[in-house]
Amino acid sequence: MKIFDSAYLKELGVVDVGYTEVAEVSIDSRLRFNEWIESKKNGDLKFLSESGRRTTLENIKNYFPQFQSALVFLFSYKSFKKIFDDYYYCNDDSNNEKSTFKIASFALAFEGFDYHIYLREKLQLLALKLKEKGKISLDASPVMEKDLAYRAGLGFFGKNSLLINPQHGSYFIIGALLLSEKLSEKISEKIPRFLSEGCGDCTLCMDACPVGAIDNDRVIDARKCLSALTVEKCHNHNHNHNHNNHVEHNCQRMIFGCEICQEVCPYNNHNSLSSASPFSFYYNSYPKIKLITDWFLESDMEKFEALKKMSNNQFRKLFKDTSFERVGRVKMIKNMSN
Ligand code: B12
Ligand code: SF4
Ligand code: SF4
Repeated sequence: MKIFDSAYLKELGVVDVGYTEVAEVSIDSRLRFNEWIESKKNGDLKFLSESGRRTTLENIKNYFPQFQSALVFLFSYKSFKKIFDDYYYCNDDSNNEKSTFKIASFALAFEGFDYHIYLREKLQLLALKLKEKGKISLDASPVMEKDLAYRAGLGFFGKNSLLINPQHGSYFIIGALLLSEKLSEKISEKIPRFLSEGCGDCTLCMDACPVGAIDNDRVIDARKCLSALTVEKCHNHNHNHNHNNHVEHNCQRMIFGCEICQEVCPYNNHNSLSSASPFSFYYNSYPKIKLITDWFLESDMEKFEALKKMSNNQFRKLFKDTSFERVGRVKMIKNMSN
């Protein structure tokens, strides 16, 4: 890909970029999506089953009629995840866990900012370089982003349903620029390399999921998934169906998001990565990381009581522009009480 300087992409945290001119979602994804809705596995994620949304998802032109092509970026947080793991698990032989609560690393990875805010800016910078007016797709748009990235040759679908890039694993956020012109002439690598399914006989993610949310068809049951239960506002956090005490203990520590099905994935093995800076460096350098750590990771009774006493408005102000502002105070108290 010649249009962007690789040093510049690296500076923005992009580890891979792909290109596609295909507006229509892959048949496999369309079928699986419809099945998922029909079997009610979307649970309380009701917005996904609205009929208008389903039509929009089938073809990007239903959402952005001028669509001609897309540049798809993988914003990796794999190295931060490694630093974060080193923080969670003491580096001594006891393997003691440092924090009472566990949150998914993406919530701290982007300097503690909500990635919707942080990465939107990066995508705006990339769009500026292109001098082309397009649309940004970053999680919230009615675009099947994993399928878009797949069409752009960036990875295959793992059994945990996530897009896996053979080189970079799955610890990344997908962000795309939907464009109203074709860039074929400007890029060297026009034909995407479709990657075949790379899980083989492995079932580590299915075996490790503490609530059995991974079906054997690369689909997640959002009614059970801890990520849905702890991040989405409308859910009740309920683990009653789980009978394994150890697992139950572990689930209860997940207070925001979940990445167990990624932690066990061989494609995410980050042992070879060397942490340039320890977690304490991030803690001291980025006020939002410090705030989230103090309130949610190293939270004590005093903090928890203060959380209960503050108003929703105070909470929103305190956690402004972090992932926790979106989730809200009431939901976080619920997650921490379970
Ligand atoms: C709704 C949603 C959720 C829901 C449901 C997740 C799910 N797997 O369906 C919940 C809240 C549970 C969730 C959780 C998480 N999410 Co989420 N989520 C989304 C969202 C908004 C829509 C996904 C959706 O439509 N799901 C419905 C299912 C049926 O469709 P699908 O997930 O696209 O799955 C398709 C593929 O699996 C495909 N497929 C499977 N096998 C094959 C084989 C072939 C050959 C083909 C062609 C297709 C194919 O068919 C499926 C149906 O179309 C997307 C953003 C977006 N706009 O796309 C982010 C997104 C999928 N989430 C993301 C992330 C990071 C997460 C979490 C890791 C966050 C966390 N740490 O807690 C977890 C991971 C849980 C998991 N194992 O999936 C990233 C995934 C990045 C990646 N590497 O793939 C996305 C893309 C956001 C982004 N812009 O980066 N999420
Ligand atoms: S995110 Fe957690 S609960 Fe959801 S499927 Fe993966 S391991 Fe299971
Ligand atoms: S853990 Fe194994 S089965 Fe699951 S996504 Fe990774 S390679 Fe595939």
